[in-house]
Order: sequence, then C-alpha cells, then structure tokens
Amino acid sequence: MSSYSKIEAKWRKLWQKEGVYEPDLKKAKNPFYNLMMFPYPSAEGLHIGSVRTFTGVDIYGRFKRMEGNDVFEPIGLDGFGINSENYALKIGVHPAKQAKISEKNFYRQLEMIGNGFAWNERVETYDPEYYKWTQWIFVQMFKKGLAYRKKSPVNWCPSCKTVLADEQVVSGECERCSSRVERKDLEQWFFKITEYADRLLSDLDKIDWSEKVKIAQRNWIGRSEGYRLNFPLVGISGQEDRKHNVEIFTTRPDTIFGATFVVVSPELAKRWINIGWQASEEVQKYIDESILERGKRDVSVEPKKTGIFSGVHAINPANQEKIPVWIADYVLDTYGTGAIMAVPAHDERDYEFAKKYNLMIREVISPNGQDHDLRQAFIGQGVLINSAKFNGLDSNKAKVEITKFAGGDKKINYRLRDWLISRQRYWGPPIPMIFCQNCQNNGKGERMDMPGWYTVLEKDLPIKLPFVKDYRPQGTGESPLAKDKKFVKVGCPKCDSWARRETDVSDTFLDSTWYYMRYLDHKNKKKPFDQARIKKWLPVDMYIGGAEHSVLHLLYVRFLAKAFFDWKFINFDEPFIKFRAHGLITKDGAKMSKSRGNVVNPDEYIKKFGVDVMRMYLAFLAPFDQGGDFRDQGISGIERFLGKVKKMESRLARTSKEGLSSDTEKLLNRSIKKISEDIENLHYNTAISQLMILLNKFDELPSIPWHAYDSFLRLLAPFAPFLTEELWQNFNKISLFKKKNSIHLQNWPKFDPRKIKEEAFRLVVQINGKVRAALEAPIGISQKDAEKMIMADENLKKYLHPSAGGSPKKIIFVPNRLINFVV
Ligand code: ANZ
Ligand code: ZN
Repeated sequence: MSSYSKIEAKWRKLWQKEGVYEPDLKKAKNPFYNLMMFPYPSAEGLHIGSVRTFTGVDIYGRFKRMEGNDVFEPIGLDGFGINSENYALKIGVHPAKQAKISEKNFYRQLEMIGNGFAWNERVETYDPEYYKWTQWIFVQMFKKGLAYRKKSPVNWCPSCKTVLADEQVVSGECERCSSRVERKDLEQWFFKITEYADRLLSDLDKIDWSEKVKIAQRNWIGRSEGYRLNFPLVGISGQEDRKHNVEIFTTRPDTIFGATFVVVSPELAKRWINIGWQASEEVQKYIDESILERGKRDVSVEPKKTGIFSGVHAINPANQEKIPVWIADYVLDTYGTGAIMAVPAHDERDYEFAKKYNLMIREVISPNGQDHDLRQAFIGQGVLINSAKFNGLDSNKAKVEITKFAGGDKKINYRLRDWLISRQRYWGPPIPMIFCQNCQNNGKGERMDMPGWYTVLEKDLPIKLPFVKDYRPQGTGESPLAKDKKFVKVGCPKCDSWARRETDVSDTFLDSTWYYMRYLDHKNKKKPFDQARIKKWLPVDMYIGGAEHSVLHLLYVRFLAKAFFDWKFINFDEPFIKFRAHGLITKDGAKMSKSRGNVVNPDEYIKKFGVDVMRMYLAFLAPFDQGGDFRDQGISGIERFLGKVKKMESRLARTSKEGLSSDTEKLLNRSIKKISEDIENLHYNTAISQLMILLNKFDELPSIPWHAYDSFLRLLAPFAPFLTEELWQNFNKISLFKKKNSIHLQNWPKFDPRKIKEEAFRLVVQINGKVRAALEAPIGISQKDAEKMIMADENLKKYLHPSAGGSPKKIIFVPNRLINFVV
C-alpha cells in the first residue's frame, strides 16, 4: 500500500460529498465542456494507456477549472456493441449480466484515478432510457429520408458473423478480430452520410483538430473533381425503346480522343442483363464468375485484371468513333459510375489492359507537342495532339471545353460510401422498424420508396432488447433476435395485419454519435436533451481521444450533428471545436498486448506508488500527443519529487512577510507563464520539468515564503490532485472542508509580466559616427556577439561587408550602449 492511499480515500469522499466537480448544468456562468472519448468497459479493465489518456484529459480540465471556468467533465460507458458482446461470448456470461459486472469494475477503476468527473451525470448506452433515444434518432433518420434499406455487397466478418462498415475494415481485416473480411450480398440498413460529404469535407477548415485526423478524414471522403460523359451504345439488344447510353466518370476528359474502348464493371453488366440485354453465354459466364470471385476474394486484394469483350460497341462522343465495350474486374462498381472510358496511352491500368488484350492505343497528350515512341502510359499533363480542333491546347485548360463539346458535365465524385448501420448481432439497440408484407403487396408504406416499412411509434419507444438465451451470432445473416417469435410478431401500424419487427440491431457507433448531448440532460424523460442546456454547453470546448477513430466515430459524430442542425434540433453543426489525439504508450518499445506478456496493470502500480505519482509519471513520460515507453525508473523519479514536495511544509517561512530574492521571484513568475502555456498545449511533460526546476530552487532557500508555497501547490494541483489538496488544507488550517475551500476551485496563479521581462536594451549602431540603427540586444552582450548580430542584419551588412568595400578599420564598443564601426 502506498502511503498516499489514506489521503486519496479521504479526498475522494469529501470531493464527492461537496460536489466539487459537479457544475450547475442549468446555471453555470462560464461553461467549459471538457470531454474525453466515450470509453467502453473493456473486459480487462482499465489499461495503462487509457489511464494516461483519462488523467491527461483531467489535467487539462483541472487547469481550466482553476482558470475560472465551470468545467463539465462527464463520464459514462459505451457498453453496448460487439466488443462487449465478444467478451461475453468468450467467457460464456450473458452480455446483459456481464455489463453489470464490467460496469461496476470499470467505475471503480475510474474513481480511483482521481479525475474530476461529474459522477452524477453518468450515462450507459445499454440503459433503455438511453437507447430509447438512440432508436428515436433512427426513426428521425428514416422520416427525413436519410435511412434506407438496400441489398448490396457488404463486408462480412466470418468470425464475428456480422457485417462491417467500410470504416471497420482495415487492410482487408476486421478491425476487431483481424479475420479476413469477405463480401456478401445482404439486405441492410444504411444512413445517407454521402449526402453530407461536401460539408463534412469543407467544414474541416473551420475546426481546430489534430492535423493527422483531418488528413485521414479528407482522404476517406476522397473528393474527386471530374466529369461525366455519355457514350451511346450500339448493338445492345433488349428494351429497344430505351435510349442506351453508358455513363462514364473521368478526371481526364482532355484525353477523350484517345479513348479507344469503354470498360464497365461486371456488376453494371449484370444490371444490363437484368433489364433485358441478351449477352452471349460466354459473356454471362464471365460476369457471373467475376462477381462471385469478387465476393469471395479478400476485399484488400488487387483485382486480377481479367476482362472480356461484351459484343457491344459504344460511340466516342468526341470523334463519333465506334469502339468496343469491355467488361473487366479492374473497374469498381462502387466508384464513379461503374464505367470508364479507357485511354491506354495515358492511364497505367488501361495501358496494361490494352497490351494484354491487344487493344488500340492512341497517344493524345504529348509532353512536347510531338508524337513519340510509347513504351508506357504518359500520365502527365501536356499538349493535345491527335485531337482534331483541340490540337495544341494545354491539357489542363482543354478539360472544360472538351467536355462541353462532347456533351458532358462536371461531376464531383466522393469515395465516401453510405454508413452501413445494421448488425446481425444481439448486444445493441433493436432497430425500431416494422415490416408489413400486406402493405408492401399493396404498395403502401411510410415512405414511397420503401413499401411495407414503418417506424415504430415514438410513444412505443424504447423497443427493449429482449432477453435471449442463445445470443450467439448465427452466421445466417439474421440476428439472434429473429429466433424470438414473440419479439418478431407485431401488428402493422397501418393495416393491422400481422407484421414483423426488424431484428437487426444498430451499429455501436450510432450509440456514440450523441452521448455528449445526453450527458447534459440524462434524466430527461420527454426529450433526448433540453435545448437550453445544449445551447449553453455545446459545442464541446475540448475533446480528447484516439486517432484510430478518425474515420469512424469522429466522422459519424460530425454527420449526426449536421443532420440535427439541419432539423433545427441543435444550433451548431460541428460538435467539437477542438480535438486533440493522444499518443500511445509502449512497454520495452513494443505495443502492449496480452500475448507479448508486456501489459502494465495500472492497479498494481497505483497500489504501490499512489495515484498522484502514477498520474504524474504518465504525464511526464512524453508529450501528450506522442507516445512513450513505460519505465519503472521514471516512476521512482516522480516518487522522489512528490516526497520532496511533502517536505516543503516543514521549511515554510515563519511569517507571511518573508519574500523571495528577485531572481527566485523571476523564476517563479516565469514558471507560472511556462506551465500555463504548456498545459494549454498539452505539453504536460515540460510543465512538470519546470515544476522540478522550481522545486530545486526552493530547496536552496533557507526557508520557503508563503506566497511561493501557495503558488507552487496550485501549479501542481492539476497533476497531483490528492497531495496538493491535503497540503493546501493544512497550509490554510481548514478543519471543516467546504466546496469553496478546495484547492481545485482556487484561482490559477497569475504571473507579473514586469517580473519576467527579458532584460534587453537598444544597442545603438554607428558607422563612421553616424547612427544607422538601434537593435534590441540582451543586456551584457559581448562585442563579438554584437558584431555577429550586426553582420546578420540585412540593412547593416551592406555598409560593413568587405565586398561592399566596407571592411571596418576600427570598432568602438561601449557595453550595453553602442557600437561604432570606423570604415
Ligand atoms: C479516363 C482517364 C484517362 C482517366 C487518363 C485517367 C487517366 P480518381 O482521381 O481516383 O477520382 N475510374 C473512374 N471510375 C472508375 C471505377 N469505377 N473503377 C476504376 N477506375 C475508375 O480517378 C478517376 C479516374 O479513375 C478516372 O479518370 C477513370 O480513369 C478511373 F489519362 O478516365 B480516367
Ligand atoms: Zn400493413
């Protein structure tokens, strides 16, 4: 047991009793929302990395509180979802039961780390009072046309036995269990996040977020400015009265005269067949096989680049040339229009394909305006050739004109796909939808485009997750809820015939899109949140979490905020003004993992050294946004430091009148400035170094003046909340603790700018006795340094440099006053 555990327990209790960290959510004057990413109660309990993140968030929150803000630092659990469910499966405990166990354990650990959490405002996503509103959000999404159901090829994890959103597939593997992801055709629910692609992209410019996260989002959204062009088809049978065209997406319309064939994706070709195109047997076989092949193949593997001539031709709209239409697997169905004009002379994949199948290659862009030997695709910009009246034009400038000429238009294309929201799992909020076969047959439904589908009435929410004994994923594409006949069977809200409930649950990431709003009003039974509170506290002032959520959580939250904003539920459209990603800690240079056996258990260390030591060590180890290696020696260094802090008490000056020498006073003021700036920038490690420097200085003094001790404790308070509270109470001889007495609600020390002024003077520079300049220089500058400074000055150099004929004959230097060059 550490010697600190007694005071830790004491202060934890008193803080809670007095509500030191519970701001008045209705009336707070200076609201400051300090939020850390929603934790899920990982089974192993609190990881040392999360302790570092959480306490790092808290250092900032405590600093902001002492700066005079009403800081709100809430806590809760993102306990629904596949992570918790997988753990329950592993240990064979029902997830509902396990949730309660994990909750208790997790809250106990979170209490231990000494954060200034607003404990009274906790939320848990598996609480029906919470997920009632998660379901309500789904209902709104459906009503506003942003939720739809579609059969589509989806990412399927054979081990988790559920679909994954694109964002949950990392280089072809399931983000959670690392199994190879397959493709499967299933009916699924989607949210139309793509409708917000442009705003999600452009609004990145108005928020202060870690740059790496912004970059990841930009790439994920993948905006591409291109053009859409129609190529008329000839020789395609089927619905002859239809005007047959194939629409292609290109970023290089300037190369259109070199488009010697068209390529469509196998899926698009299949859709042609479905509407009546009679393809040859051989072509049909290729289409079916390559679609199947795509389905089986890992999503990460490069396509094989096979292809087949469809038998159909297209007309190049620029030169009316009849060119063949190919079907090939290097064209993706999910990008652009699923069809391209192939320009083998200027696109590498097209070139490779043309070589393989002996297709025509025509050069139309030249780096220098002349034909030359083509041994590979020239993909750069240049001058148009072989392009009729456009010859000689600059390729970049020709794009718009050629598109107009060929009857196309501009088209912005995004890589971003709609958010796949349904999961065939147990542990989540049931999707609040009802399907009626009768209504579908009669073409009725809540929305014209979704016959047979109805949202659950709002008064019937929440749709409680029923207790299902066998909660294992089934692997059939159906959720375990589908087996609960009583749950499934429901009356149609419209025609009263028997209908069925949707049995999929929603993605965990939906739970965490709005938790920061619910924190502000979690007891509200009538609404998801109260408008006035939202207005007062949001958007979040500081958000801290892992960069691994760049394109998952952090994108989805922004999406929901924008939708809510458009529906006038909230008055902001970016949820987090400032976001900072934290670094990761390693042990002996490696990522901590159970299999490596290098996991640091925070409980043990806390027991041995105390929370304050642990918090400080984790903050000291590296800049907060970077990672660092966990070392025991480092901990003892911090332990010694706090030991010295404790001893300061016995060396206090006898009366309050004693002051500091001017250089110590200067160091104190400088330290206040530096520590404040460092904390603001999350450079906790250098802030702690400065505290160490300050303490060493105090150690040299015969006694420590009161004001210095008081300032020191305040500066240290965000890092070591327990010890500083104890020492501060002793110092102020407070016997009955009240909220207002807490050191954590005192003012942050201010520095006196006059006391830290860098001592400088104006060095007068003369040349041949004439004043040419007066440069700021530090007091005590040597003649040599002064000369160097002047030689580096653009304006003065010219008088003095030998090449300017100004080699000085004599230099007169008057320390701290002037320098005169005689040339
Ligand atoms: C003709 C062309 C000529 C192209 C040329 C490139 C160079 P980004 O920038 O990523 O948007 N493309 C379009 N849709 C495709 C699909 N579904 N599957 C595979 N490739 C597709 O890339 C746009 C370019 O990627 C498009 O411009 C198209 O090839 C190809 F000298 O069109 B280009
Ligand atoms: Zn019905």
